[in-house]
Amino acid sequence: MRTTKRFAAIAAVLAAAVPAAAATANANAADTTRHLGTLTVNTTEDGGWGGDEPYITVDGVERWTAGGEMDSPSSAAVNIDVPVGSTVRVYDRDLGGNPDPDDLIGSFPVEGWGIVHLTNDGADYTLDVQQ
Ligand SMILES: [Ca+2]
Ligand SMILES: [Ca+2]
Ligand SMILES: [Ca+2]
Repeated sequence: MRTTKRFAAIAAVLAAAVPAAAATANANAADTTRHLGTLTVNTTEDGGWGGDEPYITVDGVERWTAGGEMDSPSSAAVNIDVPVGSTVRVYDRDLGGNPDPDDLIGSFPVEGWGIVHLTNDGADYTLDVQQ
């Protein structure tokens, strides 16, 4: 959100000075990033072990964690901007390898926008990717 506001502030400054440049800046911002909105856990991977502990990596770097258990159904605000062309992976963390290592619920390349379904290991998550 901060990044979005910063782009808006820069665009506003450019619009006052050079309208043509402002239009270009807006187009570039829209084309090079997407916004991850809400993660919804429809079905957990952990099943009888309680809620899942989802986290998200972007090009292998952890960028977001639920910070606790998410039962099904439940939703959490992710609200991070990710570069077009990067790879998003959504995992369920299994602390201490219990009952086994972290589970990849799904991954996708960042391109367009819409609702992404992530359904590995019998889990069912959705993540909305915004323009
Ligand atoms: Ca698990
Ligand atoms: Ca877990
Ligand atoms: Ca596991």
